[in-house]
Amino acid sequence: MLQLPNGVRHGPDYLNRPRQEALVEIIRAIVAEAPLYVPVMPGNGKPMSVRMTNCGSLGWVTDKERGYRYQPTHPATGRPWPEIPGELLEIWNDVSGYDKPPEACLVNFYSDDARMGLHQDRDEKDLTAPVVSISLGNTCLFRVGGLTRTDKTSSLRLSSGDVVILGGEGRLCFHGVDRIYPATSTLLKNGGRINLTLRRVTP
Ligand SMILES: O=C(O)CCC(=O)C(=O)O
Ligand SMILES: [Mn+2]
Repeated sequence: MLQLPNGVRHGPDYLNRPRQEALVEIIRAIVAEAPLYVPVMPGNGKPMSVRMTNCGSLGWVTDKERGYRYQPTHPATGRPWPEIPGELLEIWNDVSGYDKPPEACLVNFYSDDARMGLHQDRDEKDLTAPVVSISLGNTCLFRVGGLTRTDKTSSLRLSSGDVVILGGEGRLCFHGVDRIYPATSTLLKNGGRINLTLRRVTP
């Protein structure tokens, strides 16, 4: 049996198909208001392979000059991010065990050849709140390690409707997405994977 680091939880099939379909429609509406953009690495300006947008009072963004940060507006449109929909707040309330609502929901869109390197989520001022992450669409190979980059890692497949929680001792565990498995879900007509990451930013 796969042993996950303390504080890291995996809920397979947390969302049934109708709830997944409803979320895809909701995300489509969010993307219509706050278009996906290509984030770039701080310093070298290298584009990431994942496209992103956000909803919430704060959104996670990155660019060459100012690096990783949260801000209340979309970097391309300058408009405030759309609100976090009730369906996502409900999931947070059910699984986070945290009394304050999330302020940011990062929407990551992975084409079938996209990936995300091993990293920690540490741009939040409140590190006592967990990170709640939802997978939709094609299955991915998710890797999770310890509190330092060189710690041993475990790999698990995340399927459509799965939820992952990084909380407690596991809040700062290194993690990343090594690959997407094409044609493993029928949820998204054009393939790929959507990840929704809910976070509390301020104490
Ligand atoms: O796509 C995922 O499952 C993880 C996304 C992630 O780690 C992040 O956006 O910080
Ligand atoms: Mn992350």
